[in-house]
Amino acid sequence: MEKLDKTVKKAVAIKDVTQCEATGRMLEKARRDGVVVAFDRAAGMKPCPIGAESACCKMCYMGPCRLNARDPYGKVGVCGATIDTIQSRNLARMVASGSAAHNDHGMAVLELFKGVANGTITDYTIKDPYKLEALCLELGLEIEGMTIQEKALALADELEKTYTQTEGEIPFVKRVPAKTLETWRKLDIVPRGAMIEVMGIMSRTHMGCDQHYENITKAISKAALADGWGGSMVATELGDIMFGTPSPVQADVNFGVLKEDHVNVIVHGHEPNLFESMLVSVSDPSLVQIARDKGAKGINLVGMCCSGAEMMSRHGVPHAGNFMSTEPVLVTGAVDAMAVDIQCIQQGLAKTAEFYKTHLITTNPRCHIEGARHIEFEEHTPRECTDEIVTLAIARFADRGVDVEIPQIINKGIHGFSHEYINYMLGGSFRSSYAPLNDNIINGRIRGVAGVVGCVNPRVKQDWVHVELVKELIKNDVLVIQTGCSQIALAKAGLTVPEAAVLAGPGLREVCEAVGMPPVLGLGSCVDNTRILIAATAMVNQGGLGDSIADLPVAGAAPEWMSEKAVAIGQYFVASGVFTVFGVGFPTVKETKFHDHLFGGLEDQGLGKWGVTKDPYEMAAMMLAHIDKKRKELGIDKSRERVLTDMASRRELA
Ligand code: XCC
Repeated sequence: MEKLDKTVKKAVAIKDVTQCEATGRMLEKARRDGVVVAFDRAAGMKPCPIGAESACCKMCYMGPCRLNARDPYGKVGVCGATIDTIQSRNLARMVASGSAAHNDHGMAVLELFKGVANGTITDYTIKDPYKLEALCLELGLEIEGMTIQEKALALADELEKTYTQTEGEIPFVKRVPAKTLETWRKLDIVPRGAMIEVMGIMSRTHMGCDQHYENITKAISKAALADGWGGSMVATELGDIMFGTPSPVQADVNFGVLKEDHVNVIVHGHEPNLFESMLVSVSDPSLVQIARDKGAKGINLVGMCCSGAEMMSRHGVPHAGNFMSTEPVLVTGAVDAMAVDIQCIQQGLAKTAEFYKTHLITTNPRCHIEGARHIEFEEHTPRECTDEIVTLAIARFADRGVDVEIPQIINKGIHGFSHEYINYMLGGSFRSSYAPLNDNIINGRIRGVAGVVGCVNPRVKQDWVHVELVKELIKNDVLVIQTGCSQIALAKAGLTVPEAAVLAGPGLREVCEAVGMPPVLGLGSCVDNTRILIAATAMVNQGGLGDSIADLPVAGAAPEWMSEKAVAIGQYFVASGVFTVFGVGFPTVKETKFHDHLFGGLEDQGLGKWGVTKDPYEMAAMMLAHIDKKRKELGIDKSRERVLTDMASRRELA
């Protein structure tokens, strides 16, 4: 095990690195145990100042070239590349990687769906045939007289174009509001297919190819839109069809969901198929009996990160915590197995798991980790993998060999607000619609809507920026919708319950109390950010709030972002018309042409724009200012007072 004192010269105060009490307690224990986790590694590793502002280029081996961020135009690279070329190429590759990650995930979901449709995969089924049919009709497929299986095959064929098509437009652009799509077509940023757009970025950012930041930005938008309206949207929609469209469900969050007297299995990652199968394995009577024979009261399945958020939204599976809690949760000693698939699986887990004798099991061909056991997950025989993991967990329970210390903290919350449910919740089953939301925005009870999403990052205090930002927004009557690790931060802060409406401003509070909803709506995992795009589209289509997503009084934020996927998500929101603010920092040099293009130029073209600040209160102020600007442009800036008609005014009317 690496030594704590070698990694961190000066131990940072735990209260300064996390707001999560359970994580903090486990950091204290890790220090007692001499175990190093990402918080310590971050303290011992200053971010590279040149890389942080993207002022270096290693696209070829004449360099790597370093420019001076304090004097960005004072120097160029060996080939003559300017700061704008260097930054835009670097950002393009981040977006390509982020988009590739979501598209690869979405493609895996599509492959599973195809197998279910053609009957070669039998462990999964179609749980939502209504959504299947609605989607087929929305995409203009001829399905008259078709069986469910035939419809599913037709849909799979159509959605495959999302990835493989090399000309034309990806299928889900049919959903994009007309004016937004018109802007995309004018700017030539409509994605053809994800593979060609991601390949296009890798090709044009090769040394000596595209060297105009504006043209590179178009490619960035295309690859990002191929994520949001492409691969991620396919993952969400097909996930709903196969595993059920979420509707509100109560779920427990935090380390207290682990049970000392149960076999504890955690699934961490992003793809729902592993988790869905694990859900079946942990309920298998023969495995439960083996666990009981070993002295356990049962088998306890818990999620983390995004697949955890997805399973919590769909089935109410308990969630232990977000990304930065994945190592600390092992410090409890209570985790008998952690099964991981893809994305956001820190390599440091292997050493921490080894120290606490937890089985860390990789399951996906795309993600092996040195020091972890690999049991490959195969959709045709999923139980072979998940049963084996449960069996290993039971064996470890019987002989844990480490102290168990579980912080007894549980936060209850309501999750699972899909677009479909929001539609129903606001309008009821006879007249489900977004009219009540739009009306309440127009009459000023709700000032606007904010999407607060994304990661946690050890460069800022875990959860704190998310929580402070969201509290500030709801206090100002902004309805907040959430996904991913951000949603978990707010769940731990107790804001995903209807009672949290007391923290909202009077208008939002009134609406929340009338509907019985929390002021913060959790939509699921990061691919489910597409639910936010769909909700925004529904607001445009409902009418009264402009003709394009860019007209809406909405804003987005990723206050503690860290992954390349977050940059791809940010860019697809910006390209869709949303003002999107990142916390932590942003990989550009201020006052350069490329930076100004992202932070203003794109808005002039009819899209959204980027913003950045570390401070949650400033972030809220920026988002509110944008929302107010949009309200003014829509002519709804003066909230209409409800005028009660008295006898005098009636006589006047007469
Ligand atoms: Fe990863 Fe998705 Fe970020 Fe969390 S929010 S740290 S990307 S797990 Ni998706």
